[in-house]
Amino acid sequence: MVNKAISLIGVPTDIGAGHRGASMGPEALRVANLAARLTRRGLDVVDRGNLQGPLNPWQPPVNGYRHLPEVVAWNQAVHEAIYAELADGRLPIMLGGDHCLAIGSISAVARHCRDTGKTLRVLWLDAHADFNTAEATPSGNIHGMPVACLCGNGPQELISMGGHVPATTADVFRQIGIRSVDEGEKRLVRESQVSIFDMRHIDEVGMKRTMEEALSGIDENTHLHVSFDVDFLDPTIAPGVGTTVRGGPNYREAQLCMEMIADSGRVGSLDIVELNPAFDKKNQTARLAVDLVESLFGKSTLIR
Ligand code: Z70
Ligand code: MN
Ligand code: MN
Ligand code: MN
Repeated sequence: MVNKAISLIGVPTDIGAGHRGASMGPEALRVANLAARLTRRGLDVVDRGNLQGPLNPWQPPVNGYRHLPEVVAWNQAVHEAIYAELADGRLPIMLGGDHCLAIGSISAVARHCRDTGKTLRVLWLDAHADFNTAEATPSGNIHGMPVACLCGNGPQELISMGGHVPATTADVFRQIGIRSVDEGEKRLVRESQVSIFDMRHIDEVGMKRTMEEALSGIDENTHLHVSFDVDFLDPTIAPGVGTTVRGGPNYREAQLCMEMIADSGRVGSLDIVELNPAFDKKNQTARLAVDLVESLFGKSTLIR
């Protein structure tokens, strides 16, 4: 069980996404009672409210990046907020917002790990590898690039977030649920050290063994960061995302994934990103995300 106090930090922007609406994610998670559900589990939760940043100008890409200055501004705010919470001994949950914000959050977590001598492990739950570069991207959307940026492959302003280049290295990542990777992106992923547990792997060995593999090697010195892109989930249960990709984990598989992460006892920070209420039905995807996050923090249906 997590014994740290939790801070919720809303980051209401869709600045890096290809559809508008992820900016409404933080409020949808609040409406779905995220704070009360965690409090009910005996956790100490404070909602810090929302960070602020530039509006989405909705412009085409420039030199392979859409909205780069605005993405930098939002990520700087995220980096400072998450770093401050960690330095204070708290467990930050970033309520996105689109997945470009993981550049700010994970660079802050990596910096905290350098400060404290912890070993970082990132579980990247996503339909996408988010490993694009300006050359490889089909869209220019920076939410398709955070893992590459964190590994030092991206624009200077984003790779130097937190003052250390690269912010972290490919070997800390375990990507789970992957089923949509662009052609140029595939080559970059293969050349990197990122471990990918794609849907083919989950189909073949099951979620249980997949999570044992993804969590193997962690110990009491590990800081586990979970970056939960809601499009990880199968769209039949989670329609409220900008980019649905069919063939994702079902409800039971997603629960087992979260429960096994909880059992590790090492969760130190979390992103909940890409929830898009404009695509949702009666907030069902937000409610499902909250349900899964409860499991991530130890809710279990186990009898034994
Ligand atoms: C595609 C791109 C992406 C999330 C879509 C899509 C990336 N690979 N990421 N939705 N969360 O445009 O780079
Ligand atoms: Mn710490
Ligand atoms: Mn993503
Ligand atoms: Mn995704």
